[in-house]
Amino acid sequence: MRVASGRPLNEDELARIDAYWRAANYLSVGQIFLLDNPLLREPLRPEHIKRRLLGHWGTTPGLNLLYAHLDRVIAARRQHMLYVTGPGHGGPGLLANVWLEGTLSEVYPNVSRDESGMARLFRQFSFPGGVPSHVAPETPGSIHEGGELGYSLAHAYGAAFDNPELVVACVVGDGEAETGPLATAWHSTKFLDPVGDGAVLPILHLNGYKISNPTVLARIGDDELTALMRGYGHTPYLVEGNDPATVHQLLAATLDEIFDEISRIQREARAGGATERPSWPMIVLRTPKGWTGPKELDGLPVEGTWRAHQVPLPAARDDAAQLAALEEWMRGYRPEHLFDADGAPVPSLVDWLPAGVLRMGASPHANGGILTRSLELPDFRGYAVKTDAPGTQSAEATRVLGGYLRDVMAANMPYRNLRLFGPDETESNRLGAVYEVTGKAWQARTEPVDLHLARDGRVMEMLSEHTCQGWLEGYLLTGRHGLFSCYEAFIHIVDSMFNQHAKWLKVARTLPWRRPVPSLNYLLTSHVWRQDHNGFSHQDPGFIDHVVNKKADVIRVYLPPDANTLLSVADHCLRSRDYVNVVVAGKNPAPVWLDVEAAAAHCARGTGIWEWASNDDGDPDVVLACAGDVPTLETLAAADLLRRHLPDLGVRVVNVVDLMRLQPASEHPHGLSDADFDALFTTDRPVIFAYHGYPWLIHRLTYRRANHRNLHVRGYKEEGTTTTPFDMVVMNDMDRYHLVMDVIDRVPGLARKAAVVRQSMVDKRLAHHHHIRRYGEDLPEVRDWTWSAP
Ligand SMILES: Cc1ncc(C[n+]2csc(CCOP(=O)(O)OP(=O)(O)O)c2C)c(N)n1
Ligand SMILES: [Mg+2]
Repeated sequence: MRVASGRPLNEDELARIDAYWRAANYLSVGQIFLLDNPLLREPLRPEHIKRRLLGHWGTTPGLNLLYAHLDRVIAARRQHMLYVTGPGHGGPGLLANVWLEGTLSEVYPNVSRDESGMARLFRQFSFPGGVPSHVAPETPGSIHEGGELGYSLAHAYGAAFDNPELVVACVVGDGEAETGPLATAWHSTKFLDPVGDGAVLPILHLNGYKISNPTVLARIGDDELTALMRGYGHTPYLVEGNDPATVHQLLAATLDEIFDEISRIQREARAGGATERPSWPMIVLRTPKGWTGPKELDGLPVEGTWRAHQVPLPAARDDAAQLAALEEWMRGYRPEHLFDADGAPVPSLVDWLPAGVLRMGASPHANGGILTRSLELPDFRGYAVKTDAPGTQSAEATRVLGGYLRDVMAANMPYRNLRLFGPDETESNRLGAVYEVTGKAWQARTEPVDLHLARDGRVMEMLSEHTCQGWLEGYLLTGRHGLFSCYEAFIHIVDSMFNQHAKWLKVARTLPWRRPVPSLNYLLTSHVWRQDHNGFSHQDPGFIDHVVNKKADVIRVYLPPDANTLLSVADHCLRSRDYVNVVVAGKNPAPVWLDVEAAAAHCARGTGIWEWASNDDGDPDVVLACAGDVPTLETLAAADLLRRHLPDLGVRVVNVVDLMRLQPASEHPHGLSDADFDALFTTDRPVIFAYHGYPWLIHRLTYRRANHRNLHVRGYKEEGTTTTPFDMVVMNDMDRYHLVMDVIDRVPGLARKAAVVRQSMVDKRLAHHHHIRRYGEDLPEVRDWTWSAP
């Protein structure tokens, strides 16, 4: 590893940076422990100490050290910088720094930069009615919570894309580095364009420990660690030590060298000269966990060990010795030299800090909505499949969407604010038209066989759903737009990342100073019903169940039944802010049910009666409801069968494109009023509902509706394999024949009258079974079925 040389700080600069670091550490300890007496004007007494001591000290002095030194670089170079801290549990550190630089008080005027504000800063931390212990949405300057470890590096890269003037400093916890998402995110070096993108400076915080264990990377040799980092495309710089003055000089020298190096890489690439992939600098910071904290407790070492992770003096309120140790610890930072009589930072502590938006807590990139430019969106109607009558045309919905996305991409190219993300599936998901206007980002070696790879490509493809998700989150939270297309089954890989993003949005929406950011758009395709070639492992529609656990304010789920409705949904999602939009759509040829005007109207309603498929004259005997492209097909085929076999039966077909319409209006902003729901679904007629995913979700959404007792849902019940498309629906009892049987079983009086019809449906299913086993494909009457108008 490289070790920088030189001692760039003169005596005054060294004193200032060290004083700043001590102040940040003092303020961090104060937040964890103190209820009162913030300036230690009197000796600490138990009543000054919080009754519940909550927070994380161990990572904090390292985060504070880096903040101070990054500030020095920012001030010297007028460098726009964003600070992403993987160990987000170091919340007290970030809050201390934004208080010192003044941004906290600008956002929260009552946390003023004086003694009363300091008291409030301390009291509110991890306190009911106050702020969380982590770097949360409430923290100015943050785009990364860091509570769930693993996503810092992907977020940092997402923020850096298309921000050529920005450097994102990213602290990676050495424990965090053991996670899968973090491990794979190192590969982002092969996707970052030194010309059009900013830079990411990863800082591996090798404090040696996690909660109660050593970390893997701290217990391998420097040779192995160096080789690992080099293998990821980095030039590692080592900053190691436990003597503050020495570390200050070394860190300052290292950052000077590194920022020169980043400038050189960018300058050469931007001048059009360099085409080799650069080896980006990164830092290995090996300093003690809980540095400057209590050396030991009860004869056991604390500083420099895992015991420093959380609250190093857990009984400070009740144990006189620990209370004394806390006072000694805090006084050791010499607060009387750091804060004036009013409790404000003394001028020499802060007069060298960056000003205005160069302060990391005030970076507009960390409140990305400020920078958001709405997308230029061509009229989606121009991309629609022309159709004169329902079901007469066939289209691959996502391919139609691809044509629209190509032009959306082209229209926004000048603004460099839109990217598509996916784990190697853009082409497979039929969105390949975008390659007519942009390429796939790629900085590694290329071979003649490669297609569409480009240094400045706007399609981000890496076979890591985690990295795609993390990149996209970072891109959105810094104010840009994106779409993540993924196989439906494998989006589950990022269930937990979705959770964290939805939580972020939920909180951010309540903060008036946080501006809305573009929504996180998922296009889930290659879905459960048409994974007939990949089989059971690829069949899982459960992501929808997962997302609807989150706050209704944030979640939208769309199941467009055809290509034209998909266009309308996509247009809507790309305009929206602060949501997670989940869109599930097929990529296989499928009927186009609605012309584009009807599609737009249907999407605006979210659900509605398809009169052209109904014969109920306003008083149905049964409602056939459907949500999702394949369930819609089976439902219409069932309606067709009923019309032929039971012409007197009043059948109403209701399609649901916006799943959240099913919930009561009291539960979701899109929820139908009870009156509207009852008008569509009746209060007393059987409803046979064919649904794209697991059937119980429909019950969960509708259990309060008057007609819930008559609701019978068919959906995916975890039956699947490599088989024909129709066999998939048969295996799950959602096929047209079974839907007809369900109607006969549930409409009063029909069981007897229609016994012969029912029997013929059973026979059809048997015939299907034998046919596919003989010929390996579906019955012609199923395969070639089309809707014909009554
Ligand atoms: C994904 C995930 N798993 C487990 C935890 C629980 N946890 C919180 S902090 C921590 C240790 C973190 O160690 P490290 O990344 O080295 O951070 P630092 O030493 O800087 O505190 C763990 C395991 C978590 N927050 N996230
Ligand atoms: Mg650690």
